[in-house]
Amino acid sequence: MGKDSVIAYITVAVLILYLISYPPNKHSTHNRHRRLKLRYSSSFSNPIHHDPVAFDPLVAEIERRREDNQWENQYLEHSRPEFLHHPAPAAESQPDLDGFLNAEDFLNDGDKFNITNRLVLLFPKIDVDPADGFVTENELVEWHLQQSTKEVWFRSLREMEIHDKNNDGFISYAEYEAPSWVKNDNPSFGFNMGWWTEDHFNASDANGDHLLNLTEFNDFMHPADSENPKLLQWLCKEEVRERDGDKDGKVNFNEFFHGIFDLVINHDEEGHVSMETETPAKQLFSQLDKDGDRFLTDEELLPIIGKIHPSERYYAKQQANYIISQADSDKDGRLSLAEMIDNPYVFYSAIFQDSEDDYKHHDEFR
Ligand SMILES: *[C@@H]1O[C@H](CO)[C@@H](O)[C@H](O)[C@H]1NC(C)=O
Ligand SMILES: *[C@@H]1O[C@H](CO)[C@@H](O)[C@H](O)[C@H]1NC(C)=O
Ligand SMILES: *[C@@H]1O[C@H](CO)[C@@H](O)[C@H](O)[C@H]1NC(C)=O
Ligand SMILES: [Ca+2]
Ligand SMILES: [Ca+2]
Ligand SMILES: [Ca+2]
Repeated sequence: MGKDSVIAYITVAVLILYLISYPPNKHSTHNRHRRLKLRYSSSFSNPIHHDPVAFDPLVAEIERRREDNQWENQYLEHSRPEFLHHPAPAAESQPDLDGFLNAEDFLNDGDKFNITNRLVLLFPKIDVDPADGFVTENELVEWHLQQSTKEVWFRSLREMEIHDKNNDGFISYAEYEAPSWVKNDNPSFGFNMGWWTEDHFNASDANGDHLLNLTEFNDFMHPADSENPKLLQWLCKEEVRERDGDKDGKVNFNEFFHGIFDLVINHDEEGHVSMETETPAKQLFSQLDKDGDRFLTDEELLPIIGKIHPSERYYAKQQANYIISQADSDKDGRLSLAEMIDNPYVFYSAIFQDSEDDYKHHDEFR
């Protein structure tokens, strides 16, 4: 079998698999019988897999409260630090959820949680720049960024509670307790990583008092979203260390091409990765190589570090693009309220589950 026919077979097989997993009618606007599901502990702190952020802050709030309950049972038999007693300021009046034994029943009760009414309520909060009756990509990006910022802080606060043993609102490196593989660094296992080490901790300590407050700790957890120059520099150094196959302390073209460049182009132009990438890779390499010595140092990687480690803004943009591609029926590049109401499950897709799945899985209980 020739190389071309092997590729043809693989292409067909991949296409079939794709259609099985994502049938074309999945986003059909007329399927009104989907049950909304809450997501359990999402993988927000996992840099490899990034869940979409909830579009509706009320859904996010319900998910967080449910996670909080589970989490409190797990971690907090003892007293809570003072700063957690302050309830988060409510952006809008919240319905009384405490009476609901099952928050999912609340979401699926059309009288209590009416998606049309939710979209009518949220629209003017998103359509702000300018408030012209249309939601643009930029407005959606800012909206999602607001939601993910809340989510990220919620998680950092929780992590902080776990690690802050003396409850003073600061974390020392001793309190932090790095994962065990950081301490027993065993290069033969390939755990030659600088994350969560004392170096990483020190770089996060912006004011140099050897303690991380919540801001610094949040940066420690999410260096790509930090504005702390020390930490960004650490991130670049770490990138060099991880990519530096021949251990000369710098990144040569080969090390750049097989490792860094794929990340950078994948983030730039999704779905347009051509086979002919070596030329643009060489162009970018020489652009970055400011002193022309054919090696990249950590400083020379700084301009693209945000592409190597995507920020929350990158994910917000991805989500905004997806929503517009699905809901912009008249293809004018922006969403009217009517378009949003006609495509509700695009906005609530992170939490819906096809009704067919439900029937399949629960047949035995009927
Ligand atoms: C949601 O509210 C709209 C009007 O506000 C109404 O037309 C629609 O029937 C309601 N949907 C459900 C599922 O109750
Ligand atoms: C981190 O900072 C502390 C305090 O200045 C210092 O004692 C320690 O050696 C530093 N660790 C590293 C790995 O640089
Ligand atoms: C933490 O300290 C930094 C200075 O390093 C300060 O800018 C920031 O506001 C502080 N954050 C909190 C939550 O106190
Ligand atoms: Ca500090
Ligand atoms: Ca150089
Ligand atoms: Ca439109």
